[in-house]
Amino acid sequence: MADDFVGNLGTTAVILDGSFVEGNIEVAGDQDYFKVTLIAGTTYRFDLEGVDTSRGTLANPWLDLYNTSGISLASDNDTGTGLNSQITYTAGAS
Ligand SMILES: [Ca+2]
Ligand SMILES: [Ca+2]
Repeated sequence: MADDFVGNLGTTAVILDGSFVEGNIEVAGDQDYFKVTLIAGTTYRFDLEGVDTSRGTLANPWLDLYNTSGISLASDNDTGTGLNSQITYTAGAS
């Protein structure tokens, strides 16, 4: 099965504020990247949900947040419900 979203900063997939996107992990180690536009000073919450909230089949999600240079801003394993990932982040720049 072809990968639905590329696993690098060149992704063209976008998540809009307040919306969600579904992706598939086609092979072990697959990563799916999405772009988001943030406004400086605004706090955002990112949830990556799987079986523990009946929002997919992923047993143990992992979520990373990067800036446009690929530098990690935040990373999370299990802050969400069960083994789901959740990052709360206040944008330092737009
Ligand atoms: Ca994928
Ligand atoms: Ca997890």
